[in-house]
Amino acid sequence: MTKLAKNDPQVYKLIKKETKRQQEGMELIASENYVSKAVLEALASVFTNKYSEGYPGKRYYGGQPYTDAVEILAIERAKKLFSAEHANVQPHSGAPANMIVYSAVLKPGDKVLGMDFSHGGHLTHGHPVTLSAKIYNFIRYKTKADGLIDYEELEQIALREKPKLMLAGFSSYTRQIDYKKFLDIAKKVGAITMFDMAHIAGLIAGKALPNPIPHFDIVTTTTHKTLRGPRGGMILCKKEFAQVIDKACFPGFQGGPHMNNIAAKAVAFKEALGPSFKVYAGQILKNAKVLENELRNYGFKLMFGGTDNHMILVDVFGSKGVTGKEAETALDEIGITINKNMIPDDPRSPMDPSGIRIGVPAITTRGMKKKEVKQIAQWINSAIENRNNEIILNKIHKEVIKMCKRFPI
Ligand code: DSN
Repeated sequence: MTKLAKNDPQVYKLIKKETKRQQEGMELIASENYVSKAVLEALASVFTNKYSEGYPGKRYYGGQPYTDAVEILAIERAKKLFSAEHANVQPHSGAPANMIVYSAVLKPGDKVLGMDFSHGGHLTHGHPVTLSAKIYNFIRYKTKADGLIDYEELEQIALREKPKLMLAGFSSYTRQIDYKKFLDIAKKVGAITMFDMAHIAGLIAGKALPNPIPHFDIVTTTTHKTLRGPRGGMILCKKEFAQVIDKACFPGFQGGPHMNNIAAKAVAFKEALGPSFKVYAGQILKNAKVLENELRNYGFKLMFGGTDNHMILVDVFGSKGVTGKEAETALDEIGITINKNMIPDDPRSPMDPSGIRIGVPAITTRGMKKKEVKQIAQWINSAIENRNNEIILNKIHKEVIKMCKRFPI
């Protein structure tokens, strides 16, 4: 980055500092990951200079031979990766992708049945603070005490409310959704089915979890997180929804697609189609299981009864009398990054909830396995239990940095 260092030393220094933070820190935020250098190079390419409103072969501006070619590559690779009939790779991220789907298939006031936020659903699945909740009528389903979705209640709500859209998917739910049960209920009430697979897209691409795409009408995702691509979104759907989805994306909701981002998505999809990505996805599940067992042995209460995917939701307040915010701060001090998180029907506030969410996709990308995960669990426990002891926290922090240096990003 010689030009940047010379022309804008302030930004250059911040990038250098962030690089060091990422290199020396243990990233356990469940939605974060490290992209390859190839993805970074595509992101930093001249495609960022181009306006390309429209779709390949149907653009509003000239000069599109290479943007068309790169978008087609991304589309074809996405379809192959997820066995999808149609792919739209233009959504800027997951939240816009969800909004695009709602606007494509719903009218203002229509009913959507989505997962409750504190039970693992995402903000854009109808949380009252969002724009979508002001336009559409969201109804929520929850999980049971054993951590599984209450499919009986889901069916009762669906039969009573007759939603136009039934939405599966989550951002902090740690168990596998029973696709068949969900789809059977949707069929009974004639609802359109949508799956937000943002968190587990990489696990699906790597065949570690079953693929919802051939079964659900519409599937949204981010391309970062477990899929390990650039920050961005994508919508996959059955052919019959292709036209309304494309129209709702552009011109309905977005302007010009970010073509550098689409080029980087194409690169990431090629990586995910390769054999090593299967190994990666499988290792994520193994690492998450090790973390689950270790944390349980240290006396942590795990929500939803454990994990079937890449993340764990821990009730730190119920287990150790430490709030989510206190735990996040203690772990920050030792260079382990997680996020405080609501637990189901959390009596505490979102800024200082009862839980923390921990995920292993990023450390798995670094090559960490069972031995390292066991050590990380021990550090997490020790930092939370000794959160007021600077000497212990400093000592652990040095060990964290040492391990990170053995597994460079
Ligand atoms: N912010 C993402 C996450 O952490 O799950 C979802 O939007």
